[in-house]
Amino acid sequence: MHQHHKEVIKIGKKIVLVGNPNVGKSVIFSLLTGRYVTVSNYPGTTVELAQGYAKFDREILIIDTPGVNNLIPMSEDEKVTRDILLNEEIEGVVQVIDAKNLRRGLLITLQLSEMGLPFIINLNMEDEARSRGIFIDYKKLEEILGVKVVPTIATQRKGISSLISGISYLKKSKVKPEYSADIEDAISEIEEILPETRISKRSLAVMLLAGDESLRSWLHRNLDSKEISKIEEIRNKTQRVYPDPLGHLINTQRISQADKILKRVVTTTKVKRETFSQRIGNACMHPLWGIPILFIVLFLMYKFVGEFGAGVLVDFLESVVFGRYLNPISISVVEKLIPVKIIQEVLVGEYGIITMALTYSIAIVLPIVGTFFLAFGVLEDSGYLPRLAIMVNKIFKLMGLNGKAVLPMVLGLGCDTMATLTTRILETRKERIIVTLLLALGVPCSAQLGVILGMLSSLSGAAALIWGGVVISVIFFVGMLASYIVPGERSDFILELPPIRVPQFSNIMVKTLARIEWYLREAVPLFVLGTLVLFVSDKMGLLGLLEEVASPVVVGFLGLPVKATEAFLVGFLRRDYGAAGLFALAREGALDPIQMVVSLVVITLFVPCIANFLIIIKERGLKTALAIVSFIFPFAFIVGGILNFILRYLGVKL
Ligand SMILES: Nc1nc2c(ncn2[C@@H]2O[C@H](COP(=O)(O)OP(=O)(O)OP(=O)(O)O)[C@@H](O)[C@H]2O)c(=O)[nH]1
Ligand SMILES: [Mg+2]
Repeated sequence: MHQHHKEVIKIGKKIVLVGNPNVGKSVIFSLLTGRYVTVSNYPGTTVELAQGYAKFDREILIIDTPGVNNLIPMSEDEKVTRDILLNEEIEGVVQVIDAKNLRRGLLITLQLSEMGLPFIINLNMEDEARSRGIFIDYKKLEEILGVKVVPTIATQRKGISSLISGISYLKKSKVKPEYSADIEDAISEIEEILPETRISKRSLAVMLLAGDESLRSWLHRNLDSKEISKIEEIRNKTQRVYPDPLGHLINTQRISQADKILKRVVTTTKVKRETFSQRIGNACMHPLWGIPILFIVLFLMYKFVGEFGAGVLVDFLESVVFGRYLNPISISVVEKLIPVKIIQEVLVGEYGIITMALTYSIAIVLPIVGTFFLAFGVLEDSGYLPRLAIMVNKIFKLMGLNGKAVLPMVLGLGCDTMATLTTRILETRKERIIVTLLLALGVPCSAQLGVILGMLSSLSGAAALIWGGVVISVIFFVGMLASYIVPGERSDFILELPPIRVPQFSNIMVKTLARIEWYLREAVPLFVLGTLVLFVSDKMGLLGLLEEVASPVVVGFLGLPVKATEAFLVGFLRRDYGAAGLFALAREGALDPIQMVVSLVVITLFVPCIANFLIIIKERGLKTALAIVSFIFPFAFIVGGILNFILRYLGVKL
């Protein structure tokens, strides 16, 4: 019996999780595979495919995809999902639907049916649907669609075993969306031209009629130019019949069919009044109340990351753990065991791997990123970030960006490199370029921000205001300028609002630990590399030379001690390393308040770190990446120099 079962599911079968953004696909993925992928309470968390073997059957590969609102893609992350359905050899699809928003989900269900793919439906977030008085007759839905429907509450692991057994019931749906007569005619005409593919010809014909630009390369691979222009002709002929764009029409007709199904399966009981969490959620984006709430959020972040992380924890790790024990002990051990002077210096000298690289990365930066990741995880999972996006949408409009762009910018505070990947959720190339530029220029990453907050906490509030004011105005003006210079269009603002939720403790812990692990693996080696670079340059006399060459800028123009050059040098590798260098200088008392503010502004605006630079090349191309860096590099110093001049000239006391 068991043997037989193994034969049915052939080796290497793939099952794809598909669904709207923020419906819980990644939570389900983790439950099915045992692999953790990032889960957050905002749309666009997943922008790349993740795959893992199913826990219950090691021969099934499960694939997690970016959320989509339509299988006719509008943005790059949506294209990733559509392409896997179009091109991959897959066994079937598990469509995850947010039970409290069945309508949005059914729109995708209809498209999956149209494609002729075998699938099952997973109605997730049953808990939230119920608390909003929404009841879905899922047996009825099964009957109408002809595919299995399994309700779950992923965060409580409820229904997961039924979901697993449901996966063996993958079936094509019997519902076929229908369109008005002219469109149906055009569909059959196009179908005749198309070759056999993995998904139904009908669905491809509909996509082409709707004007799906992202199919262009597929068309060129599969058809000759005569056939392509024939399709174009059919499309134009049909379009002339209607005043509205065909894509819009097709969508409207699908929605009305989704609504018909919806009426038959959903009953809503009236819930008395808006819940407490809904009221908080609304206040977060209120033009008046939103602002004090933002300040409270920032203040709490500052208390936790700036004072507790960068203050208490760093003090303990740097002065006690490293200063009193680790460093003296390693120095004496190394000096006893290894009598070679040069090796001693590499390990525990002024630019030593233990005394500098590890002290900086573990004693200064780790407690700061650790506390930041924790605080940021709470923000991510609460649903606050998309509301912040809506509140500042107006300001972003002036920059030619819509509020969706706030999300990557805010995520940049976690890590600019990851945030640059998230720009895939933006719809136009123009928006993606501007946000990539602003991230590289002005958004400090968690580690850097934490170090900066730590330094600012020893200064007056005015210093913090000057630093923040300069950085924000720079982002704003460069953004405005870029929106004039970078060609292209802006798009409309549509951002799904997730509910305000009490974050799940376990998810935040797992996410924070995963990020800390990532930091230790990716960042610490770069700290070591940077320290070796400093060590070698110092030994070869290059460091002194470089400091001399840079002295007119660093000392003359920025008014900083020459030693700050080192911080900028390692800042190329990681911006937080640069910031940590300044932090160490400040703790030695080598910087006065104006010097601190000026150097912080420069290191904030300074070139993106290597990882970020590589991602910019990957996402935007080498040319754009070089253009961005060659703008930022001199620009950061110019802003710093001007600030230095103004503060000294006015004789500002900080
Ligand atoms: N209350 C409740 N929350 C859930 C449930 N399933 C997932 N969530 C929460 O929903 C949010 C989104 O979950 P994800 O797994 O990141 O959603 P996703 O579909 O992968 O989102 P994208 O990758 O952005 O498309 C997280 O805050 C989860 O904790 C559920 O059944 N009930
Ligand atoms: Mg996801």
